[in-house]
Amino acid sequence: MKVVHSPLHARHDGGKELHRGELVPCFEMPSRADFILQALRREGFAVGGPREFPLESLLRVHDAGFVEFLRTAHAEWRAVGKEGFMLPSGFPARSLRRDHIPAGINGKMGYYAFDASTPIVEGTWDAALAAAHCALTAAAHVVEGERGAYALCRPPGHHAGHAVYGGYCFLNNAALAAQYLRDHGKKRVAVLDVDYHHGNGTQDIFWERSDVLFVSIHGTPETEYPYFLGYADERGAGEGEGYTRNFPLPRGTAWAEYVTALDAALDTVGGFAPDALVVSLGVDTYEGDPISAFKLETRHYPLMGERLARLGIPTVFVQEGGYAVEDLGSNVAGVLKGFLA
Ligand code: Q9C
Ligand code: ZN
Repeated sequence: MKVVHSPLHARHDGGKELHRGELVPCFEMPSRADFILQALRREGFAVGGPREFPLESLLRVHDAGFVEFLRTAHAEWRAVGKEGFMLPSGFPARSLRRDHIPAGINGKMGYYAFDASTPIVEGTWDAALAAAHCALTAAAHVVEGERGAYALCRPPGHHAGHAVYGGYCFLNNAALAAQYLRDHGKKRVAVLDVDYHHGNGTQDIFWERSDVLFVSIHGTPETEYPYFLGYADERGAGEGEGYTRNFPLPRGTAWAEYVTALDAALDTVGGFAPDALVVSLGVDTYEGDPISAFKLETRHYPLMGERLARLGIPTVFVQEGGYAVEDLGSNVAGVLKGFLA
C-alpha cells in the first residue's frame, strides 16, 4: 500500500491549546507523524510525497472566504504587531450569530473557529495545505487502481467543516479525498470515521448529500469533545436524509462492545454499496490515549483492518487523531497490515 507523506507537516508547531482551563503544549504535535512514518517504513511500506493540486480543489468542499482566512490569518496577526501562535477568545454563539464577518483579525478568528484548542502558527497553512494534498494524492492512487492508499495527514481534518476550523483541524482532508473520488468517476462514496471524536466537519460538509454516506463511531457527545454533535438522531437532511449515521459510545468502551458498533457501521457502509471508501483513521480509541477514554488495545487494530478489508471496497485511509505518540506507529501500522492480510 502506498503511503503519502509531506515533511511540511512539521511547520505546524509551537502553538499552545486551551485544555481544562490551562494553556498547554499541543497534544497534536509533529512527533506524531515521525512515529507513524518510522513504523510504516520499518514494516516495508513505500513512502512517497504528495502531488500538487490547484487551490480550487479545496473549494469543492470549503468556503472561499474561509480558505482565504486560513491562508492569510497569521500574516494578519503579524501585521497588527503580534507574533507566535494565535487563539480566538470570542465566538458567535447562538444569540450573537448575525453572520457579519468582522474586519479585525481577533473577531475574524472567532468567527471561523469553534474552539480555543486549535492554534494557528506561521507554518500552519503550509502544513494544512500539504496534508490536504497528501489526502488528494492518496485518493488519486485509488482512482488509478490501487486497492488501498494511506495519507499520513498532519494536521488532521475531520473537525473542519465547510467554513469552520477547530479540534486541531483546518482543512478537511477526508472530505477532500471523498470529493476527489466523486469528481473522478466514483458514483457513491462512503466515509467511515473511526476517530474517538465525532467527525462534525465531515458531517457538516456532506449533511445534505446522498452521494456521500457519512458514518461515525465515537465517544458520546454527552461527555466527549466536540460536545454538540454526534448524537444517534443526527441522520442528514433534505437529499441527504438517511445518509449520515452516528454511533456514539460511552467512555470506557472496550473492543468487545466497540466491535458490535463497528460491525453495525460496516453493515451500513456495505448496504450503501459504495464505489470507494474513505476511512478517517483516528487511533485515539487506544487505551493509552491521553485525551480519550475508549479501551482498544494495540492487538485490536489489525482486527479493525481485517474487517474493513472484508467490505472489498477500494479504500483511502486518512490519518486523523491519536495522541499516545509512542504507540501511534504500531496502532496505525496494525490497521493497514490487517487490511492487507
Ligand atoms: N478539554 C482530533 O482527534 N480538545 N481532534 C478537547 C477537552 C480537542 C481532537 C479539549 C480534541 C480534538 C482530530
Ligand atoms: Zn480524535
